[in-house]
Amino acid sequence: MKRKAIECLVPILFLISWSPLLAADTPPERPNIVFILADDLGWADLGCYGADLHETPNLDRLAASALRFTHACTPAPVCTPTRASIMCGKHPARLHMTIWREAASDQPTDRRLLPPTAEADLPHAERTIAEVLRDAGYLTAHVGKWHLGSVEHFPETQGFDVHLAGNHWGAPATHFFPYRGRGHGAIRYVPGLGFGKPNEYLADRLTDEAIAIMRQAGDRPFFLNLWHYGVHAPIEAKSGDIELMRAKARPELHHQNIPYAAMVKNLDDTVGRLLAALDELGIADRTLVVFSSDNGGFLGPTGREPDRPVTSNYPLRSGKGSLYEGGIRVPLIVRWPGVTQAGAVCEIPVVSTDLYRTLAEVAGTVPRLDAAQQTDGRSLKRLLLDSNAPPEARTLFWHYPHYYPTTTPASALRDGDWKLIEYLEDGRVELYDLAEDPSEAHDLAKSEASKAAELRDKLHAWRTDIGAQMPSVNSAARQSN
Ligand SMILES: [Ca+2]
Repeated sequence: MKRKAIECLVPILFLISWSPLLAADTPPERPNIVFILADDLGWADLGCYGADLHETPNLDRLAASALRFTHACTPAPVCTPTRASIMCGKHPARLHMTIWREAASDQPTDRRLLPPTAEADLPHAERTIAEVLRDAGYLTAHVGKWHLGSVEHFPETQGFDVHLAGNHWGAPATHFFPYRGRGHGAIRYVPGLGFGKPNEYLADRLTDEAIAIMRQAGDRPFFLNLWHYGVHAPIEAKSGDIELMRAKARPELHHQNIPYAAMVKNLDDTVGRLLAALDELGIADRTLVVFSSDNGGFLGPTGREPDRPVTSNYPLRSGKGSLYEGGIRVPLIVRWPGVTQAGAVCEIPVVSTDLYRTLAEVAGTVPRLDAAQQTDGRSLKRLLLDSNAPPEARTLFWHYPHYYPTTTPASALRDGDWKLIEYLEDGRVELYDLAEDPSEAHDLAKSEASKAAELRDKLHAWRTDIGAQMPSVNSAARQSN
């Protein structure tokens, strides 16, 4: 018996002695996933992306310990379509979810084009990333803004075990407890938060709830989907943060909106608290953290005085709603301990739609995924492993057949450094070389006419292939707007 016991111990000791090497050389399997999505946060709003007034030391530290993408885009320039695309890995145009849900069937009738009626609810037939991860054994929790459908389509119907604070609205009436009031002609509220304190701020509260979920997850890997309502309007911040930003404001800075800067500071504080909680729980080294935004920075108007621009996306052109880079380029930071390199930067264009396949692959479920669903994104794991990996041939597309203060209906593509935008009212195209002209200030459509025609044809072929909904001519419109 003794000899047998010793023989059994040998392989065990061998494994024990080699396990540190295995751990060091092999990416941790099935890490927890924390996905923090800010709302309307612009590409240039963080210190590590060049913000001047804004202070984001915690996100800057996260970036320094992670991989930071400099050319990450959202697949749409507004909320709901990007969120839907992240959830199911399909392009918003394929889903016919091309505008925020409140406007899906409430389009203007006095413009030159009549936008199509969009889908307001994420269909249950879609296999969401929450369903993928839940089926892979993850505890799945959604905290915060949802904006992907009516009550029949809330997170608990789309693969989340736990759901707190999401609903069909894109924004609360106020960021202060009790988070309700009249907004845009309706009673807006944030459900499920129960009692709060006077002056309690929504992003702080959501972070408390998210940390509580992490504490209670136990040994099961968890997927925490923390989608903040900030820094979306209403532009409201805590008075202490406002005073800090007011003391720092200077006329020469790009960022001039003090309450918005205070909102960004609060967002950064909450990320710091969440990361500290990961450290305190001893799980930071087996937790993948993703931070991003759902569209480019919102310029306004806010309907409040003084109505100065909410943010500046400089050096990018325009902002939320537009297919210029200011409307679709966002921060994207990914930290996967043991995989991403600290301080790595990746300049390869990627899109939020890619996160679906990426997170599925992190959870080891790609084979099932391939059989289950056509997707438009690509896994970013290759870039997480090596941010200097050679770029693959790829064209990114956008389709926003709607109006917004920054745009008329438009489609666009990015092919290498070329960026083509087609405005659908008259078919006019603009062509930019993003390498030479990141601000999209010099339209090359005439001087590079053959390239413009080639890319326009490619854009049209993609729209047909994906089944994109097009606007129609509004014969009742008296004039072009
Ligand atoms: Ca948004």
